[in-house]
Amino acid sequence: MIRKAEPYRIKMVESMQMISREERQKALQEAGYNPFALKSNDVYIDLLTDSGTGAMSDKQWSALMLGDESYAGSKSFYKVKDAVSDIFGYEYVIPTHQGRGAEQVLFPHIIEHKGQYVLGNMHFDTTMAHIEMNGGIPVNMVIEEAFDTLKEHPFKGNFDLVKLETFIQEKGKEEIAFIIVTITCNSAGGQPVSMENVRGVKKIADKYGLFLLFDSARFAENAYFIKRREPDYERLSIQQIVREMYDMGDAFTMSAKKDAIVNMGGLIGIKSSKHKELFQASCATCVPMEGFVTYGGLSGRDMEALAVGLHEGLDFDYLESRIGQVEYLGEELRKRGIPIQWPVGGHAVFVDAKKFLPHIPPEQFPAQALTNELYLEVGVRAVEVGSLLLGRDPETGKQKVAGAEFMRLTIPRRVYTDRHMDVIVSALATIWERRETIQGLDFEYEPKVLRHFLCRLHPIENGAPGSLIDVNPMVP
Ligand code: PLI
Repeated sequence: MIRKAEPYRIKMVESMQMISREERQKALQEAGYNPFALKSNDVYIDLLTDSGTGAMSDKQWSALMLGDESYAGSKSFYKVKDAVSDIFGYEYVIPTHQGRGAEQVLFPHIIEHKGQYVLGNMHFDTTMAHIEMNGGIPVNMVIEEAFDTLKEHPFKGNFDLVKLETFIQEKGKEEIAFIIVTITCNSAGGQPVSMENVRGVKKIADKYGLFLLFDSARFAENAYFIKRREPDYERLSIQQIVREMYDMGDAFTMSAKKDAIVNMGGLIGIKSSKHKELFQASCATCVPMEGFVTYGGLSGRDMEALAVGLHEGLDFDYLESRIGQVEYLGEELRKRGIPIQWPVGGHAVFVDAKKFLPHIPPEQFPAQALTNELYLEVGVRAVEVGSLLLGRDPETGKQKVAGAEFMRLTIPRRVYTDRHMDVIVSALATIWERRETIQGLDFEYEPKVLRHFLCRLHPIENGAPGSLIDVNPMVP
């Protein structure tokens, strides 16, 4: 297949620079070997996240001028509501400042009692945190293939349907708060979920009377994979695929900072009047948490850009070019023998640090060590998705071991060119040659909650064992 170039011209640019290796060494040391603490000016190519980092289009920038900043009933809100109705066919819409805002507003109303389970293919970290803060217990049920980075599988984000139904039968349906399908499945490598799999989830949800929610950050990328990989979907448009999928859900939460290509924003969508009470309860929570229900933490101009971005994110040529760039990066890395999650996902290439650095055990965070090395080599900031992110067992304080140790090279939308991708490839190929010299990490400071954002680390000299195994920071 011919790979077409980007379906846009670049109209405005932002300068960037690469600081020297000595400066990068100093910056990383000062950041406590945690790239979250780096200043973005000290980063050359920033692949920390694709969230809120995309480039808005000329149409989005022009729409900003139309923003209606009314506190209540803003006409910009009604444009978002119309876009949600057109695309998803959902009746009720609540804007929020970002995805986790949607979670904090909705989850208290769909988790009925403490100890109820929330069954997901694989929860994102803030989603997990909001479930836990509302007394729920998140359980991941992604298929085993997701953890075998070499295994070819078109939909590694799929639910294990047998596990899902067995769990419900064992615990009883009253003990299940809801089912959440994350599309694409970020934590498994930006891997898609097939329509057939969602149909299976829906059948189980109906059989046991369970509420079905979509975590929709990358809903359009998921639809693109369905069009490309699932039999009989080639002939449907991205819009038709999205609609078919959302017809099966009861509600969605969305971080609009990804596929809706805005720098800030989130949404709750509720399908129909069957859940009118849920909508009303969520509105009542939105007011004190996020703001009045027709702005939910967003300005009128944010909502204008969001209404345009929701439609732009569905454009096939754009999706083909975007995911084509991620595939290009993945293929070039594979050619050089670098182990990655294969096939690549929608928004990122996930490098398999377990295979890259087999001499570093999970409790010394191989993917974090690799992330730091990449920054030192060429100023590229990636992010760890592995045992550091996973954290400790809240009961025992023991480090949990992640199913996969990934370094995520997350590609912002419409921002970098393939030349930037080439820089990353050559840097990783250089590091691959000296991989045995890279050392693991131990904590200098370990926060109790979502520690990966704020922790400080130091390299372990001469491979000495880390001290963290028996430390329990959960106990004061
Ligand atoms: O960062 P927020 O609050 O807009 O969205 C939270 C969120 C929810 N679900 C999923 C699947 C996400 O990927 C997600 C945020 N992701 C980030 C920040 C990322 O870097 O992947």
